[in-house]
Amino acid sequence: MNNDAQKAAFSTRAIHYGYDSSSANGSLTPPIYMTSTFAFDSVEQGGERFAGEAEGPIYSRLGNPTQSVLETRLADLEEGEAALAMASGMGAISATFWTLLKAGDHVVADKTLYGCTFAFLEHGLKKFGVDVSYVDCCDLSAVKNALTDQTRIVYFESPVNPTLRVMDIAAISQLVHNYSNDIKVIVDNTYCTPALQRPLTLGADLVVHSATKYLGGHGDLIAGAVVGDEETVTRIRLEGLKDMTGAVISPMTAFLIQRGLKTLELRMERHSQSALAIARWLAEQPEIEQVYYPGLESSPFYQLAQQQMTLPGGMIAFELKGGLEKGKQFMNNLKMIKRAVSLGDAETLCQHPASMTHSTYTPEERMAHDISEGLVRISVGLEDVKDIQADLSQALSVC
Ligand code: 3LM
Repeated sequence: MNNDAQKAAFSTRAIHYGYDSSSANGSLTPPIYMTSTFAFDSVEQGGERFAGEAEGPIYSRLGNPTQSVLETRLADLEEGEAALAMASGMGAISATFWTLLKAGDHVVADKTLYGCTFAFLEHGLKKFGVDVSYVDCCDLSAVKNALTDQTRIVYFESPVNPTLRVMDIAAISQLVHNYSNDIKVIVDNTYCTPALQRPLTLGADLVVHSATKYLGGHGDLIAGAVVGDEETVTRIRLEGLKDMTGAVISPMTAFLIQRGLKTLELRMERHSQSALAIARWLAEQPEIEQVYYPGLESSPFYQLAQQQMTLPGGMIAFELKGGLEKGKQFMNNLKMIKRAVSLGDAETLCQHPASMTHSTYTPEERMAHDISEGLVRISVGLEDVKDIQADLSQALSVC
């Protein structure tokens, strides 16, 4: 592997790191090893690979060279020692939790999580004897008070899906590690990607991703990843992935994400620039009750976002005057902008968290977890910002 680009800047490493074209007949892009298994030269060689005594691929559930290029690059971009790419964000999150927890353990999670992550904790882990406390992770004393001798994971998203609250990653990590070094601080970095925020450099232990979103960047795949120290990531590979979830990424998908990474910084800049313009414009519209975007100076998270993130990202949430009914009307009026869940694509997407991404919460749970029924979420895409604004404007005008 030619890692001379290691000291280069982010966008250079996103294009070059972890792949040497001379290892593959000069192929500019890494080959796609579309294979389930790998032939051994001898029985002894196969045995040595299984025993971990010799390097080399065995079987694609245990690793694949195309996947390795992606993992090496992603680990470098997140400034972690190692990465593990998986079949989905939920695959990565569940494999990580299954590996690190046992019955009787305790998890502290932020009060607002992506809907399926909440369902995994609330309906999945709890069924297996893991206790989960939800607290407002913006409140450091609430985090501290929730920690117990059984706590093994503190988990949050920043910014949060869908309400865009921002967590102080450095302060939480310090507080948790002062309490115990046996607790892993895990940050879901899906909304930012390492182009905008690197939680491991702020003291977090692990980063998880839905690579389906900005990392892939083109709305054509489902994937996930976890990044952190070599020892923990290897454990997740051998336990959570290999034996517990089997949530293996396809070599083709690994290739597509690696292709997406080449333009990650460029895309995140454009997403952020357009989202800031749209958020400012929305905040001035008489039909809008409230805009949630950490790049707005009026946001309570503005200062923290400025410190922690290089740019405020491409996600906006807002409420209309008239709540749920007006929100639905507005979404149905959209023409160019797609009514679709997911985020981070070239296309601008708009969705209704209460009936879609966060419908895994009951209405009572949504209220307790701070997700309002009328909230509208937009993933600002890469179209010309004037066209995005024009569609939003016409949709608002007929509400
Ligand atoms: C969504 N989110 O539209 P996958 N972590 C975060 C996420 O936003 C997501 C995952 C993990 C959405 C998906 S809803 C049916 C569509 C912060 C996914 C899970 O397993 O790759 O989907 O990632 O908000």
